[in-house]
Amino acid sequence: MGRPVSSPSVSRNGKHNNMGLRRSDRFLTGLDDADRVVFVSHVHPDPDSLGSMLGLAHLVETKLDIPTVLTQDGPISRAENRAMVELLNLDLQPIESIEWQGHDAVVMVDSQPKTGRHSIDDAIDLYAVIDHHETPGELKGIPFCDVRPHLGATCTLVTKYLADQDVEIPEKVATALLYGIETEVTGYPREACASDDEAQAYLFPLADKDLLAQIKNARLPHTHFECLLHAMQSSFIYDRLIISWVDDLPQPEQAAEVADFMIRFEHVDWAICGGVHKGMLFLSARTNLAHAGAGELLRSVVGKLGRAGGHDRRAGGSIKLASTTPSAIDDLQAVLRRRLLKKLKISDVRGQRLVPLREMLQNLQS
Ligand SMILES: [Mn+2]
Repeated sequence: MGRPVSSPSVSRNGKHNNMGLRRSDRFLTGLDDADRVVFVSHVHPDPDSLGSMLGLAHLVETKLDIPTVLTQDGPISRAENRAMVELLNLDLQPIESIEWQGHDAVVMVDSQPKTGRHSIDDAIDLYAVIDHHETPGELKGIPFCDVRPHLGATCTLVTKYLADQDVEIPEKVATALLYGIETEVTGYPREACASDDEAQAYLFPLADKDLLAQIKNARLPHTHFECLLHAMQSSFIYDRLIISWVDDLPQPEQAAEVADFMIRFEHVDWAICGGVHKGMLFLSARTNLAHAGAGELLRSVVGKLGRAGGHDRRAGGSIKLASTTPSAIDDLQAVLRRRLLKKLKISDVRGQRLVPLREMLQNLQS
């Protein structure tokens, strides 16, 4: 199911003996016999995955005149991401509502199969995987793979395909691609290369900058501020590490927002946030150290308790909670804290509160 009839002559990572053919040529050639191209990504799709799906759909429609479908796996809850979908009028089909057809070609972007990051049925064959994550997935048997971990964003790779193929990029697509790259590479710690910069320079004149500003400054719900307050009040500093726990994370993506916020604290090199949302503990890690292997570190900390992965300085993970009682969560937090301190070789340090209890009480009384 889901495999186009003709298999293109491509191999892992698009490397191949067919000299002269660019990866974008091979990607398109393999879609010749597809009746429809369905794009899938990871759960809680982010701007990089949304932009990549939109950009590739535009490429396929322009060059091959084949209909495309963009899917959504799980909710999109981060305010900026919701604003992106609304303001760009993205037409997303819930992944569970797709009626798969024999000649569908399924393209996964910004993620890799069997990494625990999607709810797409494992039985559905993929035609292609286009990604930039280091987290290894199961790529065996997939006709077309283009995985480039040195790129800051999957949207960079997609922009290159569009430029290679001389496809005109409409404003909406350019805006989505540019925002996808920006969200991945303009934060700090920055993980980007010259190709990301080139792609941004290429897209900038084509994108709607007013719309972009509106997306970036999306209005925030009350829960956003409550979550930040809770995170600050629960933060403990251990040497160069800060850990923040949020009991009731309003949305899974907010763990990353807290970590992004905390890593700016001048006394730390590592920020970890863990928060509970619908029976899951979501983790996010940031470091401002180069070659820190944050993805690997978080993966070994989480171990068999759940899944984790990511990049050199940014990582995320999740653990399905066996019990959501406060004491069970406390126990899990203690295990994770112990493993983290050990991995980061922080020993004999008593945690210091970011905000001393005395100050919290004084604030309440004033
Ligand atoms: Mn990405």
